[in-house]
Amino acid sequence: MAVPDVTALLDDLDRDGYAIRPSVLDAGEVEALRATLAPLLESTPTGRNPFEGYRTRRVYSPLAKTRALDDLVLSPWLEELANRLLGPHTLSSVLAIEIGPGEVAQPIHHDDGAYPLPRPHPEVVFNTMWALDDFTAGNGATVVHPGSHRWDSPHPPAGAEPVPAVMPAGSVLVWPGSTVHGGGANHTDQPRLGLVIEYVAGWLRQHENIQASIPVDTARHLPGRLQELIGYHLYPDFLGFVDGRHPRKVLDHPIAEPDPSQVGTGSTQ
Ligand SMILES: O=C(O)CCC(=O)C(=O)O
Repeated sequence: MAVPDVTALLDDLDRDGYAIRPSVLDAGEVEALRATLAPLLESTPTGRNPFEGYRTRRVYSPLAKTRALDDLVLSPWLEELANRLLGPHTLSSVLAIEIGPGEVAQPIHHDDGAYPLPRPHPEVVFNTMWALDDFTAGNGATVVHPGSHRWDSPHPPAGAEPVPAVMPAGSVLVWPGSTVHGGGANHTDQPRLGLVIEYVAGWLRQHENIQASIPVDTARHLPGRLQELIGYHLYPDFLGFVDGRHPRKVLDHPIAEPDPSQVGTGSTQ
């Protein structure tokens, strides 16, 4: 994997509200990710509403289904970007999105819309879209409203037009949670596959309850930082504690249920 310069990336995000970095993954890495996702896509139905897309497959919770994405979400440059943009953070969601032929444009939105924060505000979310196909204006490339991270309202002003994030497979599109964007319409006869890795400030609830999606017996064997990123983390100093301790400790030392024979009935007799 090539390593984007995080300072330059932050400058671009600040100026434009999005940034594209080509050739972050080489052809072999793209192919390996496609091979990982292929069986998951096969068993994934198309969406249930206009946001998911009736001709789009969204593989939710891939971290519960494969270990092949762990290294990607642990990429040091993503960690640096998240630290500098959000401070202490977790993953918010990870999913693959395959926009199928004939899909219409997804309603535009901003990824921090779930949080009742007045706009504009310091960023609490950032997102990445990893192109596993060439993203073109015709096949459903993500569309982005440049500069929308500074808008007072998430509704585009009259005349504002989004731009498609055209990029070859192996590129990464990065945008902060306040940027207005959406999946594009796919006018071709081929699907468009991308992988979303989203991060959120550690004091906010994750979009996806990743922690609940991964069995404790699996979570116990994950790298420590990944355990934190999926939800076994403390936001300084104590937000998210379990039984008065760091939540990661519960993986190796589950809270013991009291022995019923030793527990009082509450009766005074
Ligand atoms: O698929 C895309 O290009 C964007 C999808 C997106 O923004 C979303 O589902 O939140």
